[in-house]
Amino acid sequence: MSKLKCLLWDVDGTLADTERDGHRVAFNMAFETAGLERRWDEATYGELLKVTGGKERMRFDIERGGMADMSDAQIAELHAGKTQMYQQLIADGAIPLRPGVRRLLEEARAAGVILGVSTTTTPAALDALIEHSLGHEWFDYFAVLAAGDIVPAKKPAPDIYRYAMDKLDVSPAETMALEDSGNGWLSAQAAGLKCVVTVNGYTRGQDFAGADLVVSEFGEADRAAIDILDNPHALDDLHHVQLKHLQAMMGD
Ligand code: XBP
Ligand code: MG
Repeated sequence: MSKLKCLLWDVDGTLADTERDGHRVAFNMAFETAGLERRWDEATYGELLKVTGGKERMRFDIERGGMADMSDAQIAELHAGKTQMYQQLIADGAIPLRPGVRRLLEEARAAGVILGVSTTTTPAALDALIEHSLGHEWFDYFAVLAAGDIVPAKKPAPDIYRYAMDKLDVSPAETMALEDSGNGWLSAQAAGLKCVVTVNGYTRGQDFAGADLVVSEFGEADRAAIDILDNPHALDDLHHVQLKHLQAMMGD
């Protein structure tokens, strides 16, 4: 019996590259619809990603002088519009899953590993991605969808991971996190979880010291080998990340 009982998946940047071409675009559409001049270009959005949560990100941009001041209620209204825009982008098929995500999800599911989601994203945005990028059946396959304001402190706080583990009645010792960002890794680490990081354009240069594996993507057998950025467990046969690698990192 493997020690790996549960896999908790981050969403944005991990399941799919949703930030640059999804959330960022949706924010800009909402700003435009509201008659605001502010636009978040790709580089600016990269700076803003250090703050997790869309509403928190807008508040941060206001405080640093990027956007005109707004009340929390105005931010919430603007963010609700952004979420609708995002749902439409996802429904239009704008963002595919990252390489190897479906394969690894299915491999873990077939092996009886409990699957869950731990994300700072708004539930409605998560639902759109599941429905349109993963498939409706994944609403049943994930044993918990822990998302958004369900916990008061977003990543890098550990709360969303603790919430998911509590719901699933699993311990940190039998759970692994899959993340893409420094904030995500910090959150998983603070919850006491082992963690695999698949970096993307925004997160490649971030600090993942202490993570259990840092790679360019999960990869696929019939594609080029993944880039290995850090492999502290000295795993071999890492052309692409497989369930056996995750199990090995748990000490099986
Ligand atoms: C994702 C986030 C989210 C999204 C936007 O972080 O920080 O805020 O950028 O989603 P993680 P909302 O991948 O670590 O969960 O606008 O719905 O907050
Ligand atoms: Mg992420």
